[in-house]
Amino acid sequence: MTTLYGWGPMFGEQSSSPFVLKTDVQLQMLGVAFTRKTADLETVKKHKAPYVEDDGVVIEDSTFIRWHFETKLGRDLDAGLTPEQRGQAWALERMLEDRLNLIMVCERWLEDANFVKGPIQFFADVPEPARKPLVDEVRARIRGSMQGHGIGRHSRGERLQLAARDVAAVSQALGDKAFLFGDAPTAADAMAYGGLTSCGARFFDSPLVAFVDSHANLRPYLARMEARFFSDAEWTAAAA
Ligand SMILES: N[C@@H](CCC(=O)N[C@@H](CS)C(=O)NCC(=O)O)C(=O)O
Repeated sequence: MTTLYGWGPMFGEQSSSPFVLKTDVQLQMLGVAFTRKTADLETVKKHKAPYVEDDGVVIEDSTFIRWHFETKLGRDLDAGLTPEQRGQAWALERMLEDRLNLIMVCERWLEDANFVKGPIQFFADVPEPARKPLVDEVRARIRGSMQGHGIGRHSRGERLQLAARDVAAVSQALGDKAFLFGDAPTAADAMAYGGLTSCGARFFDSPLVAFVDSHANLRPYLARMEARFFSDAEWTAAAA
């Protein structure tokens, strides 16, 4: 039995997390039968989602989850790609995960207007007076980690300049193809979908939305991925 732990629909997206979207899509590409449950980060070592429980074994991190199932099933999500395309796929994924995602996190968590309509919902169950100090602590932790990484040392305008180039790179790589490397989706499409869906979420007031809109091929691409992988996604609470 396989369970994907993450978060379901929120902010007008199928999940608030690009990494949960990535893993959801990749599990489907691999033909894994799985159920979706709300994550409890206190129960896992890395304190991050997605994580998967597969026959009693917990695997954390979207890439390790992918590798676990590829190995177990003898499958390759990049089957059919040339070595050059494999290199491009990996590089695109890293850009989406390790740079564009961080800029998206800054937009949601560090911009006050976005925070109070979005991520603050994650604290809805915390009773006052504990809620405010916890919210402040978590936001300070995120601000600190962005400083430590370096992305938080850029001005917002500089970060957005970088994000615009990242979004353009995905659009350029996609071109007029249905998916990044042709007629069928491969591993990188899962993260491109997750990352660009999150950037493009109209729920938030962020220039990232306009960046996604500004490339004629991106919204139709996201719609293709959504129709293919999320027409009947169901989530249940953690305890269920
Ligand atoms: N490298 C991880 C990143 C996962 C990640 O950053 N998850 C975020 C949600 S999008 C999370 O769980 N954050 C909670 C926290 O940092 O406390 C992966 O690929 O799975």
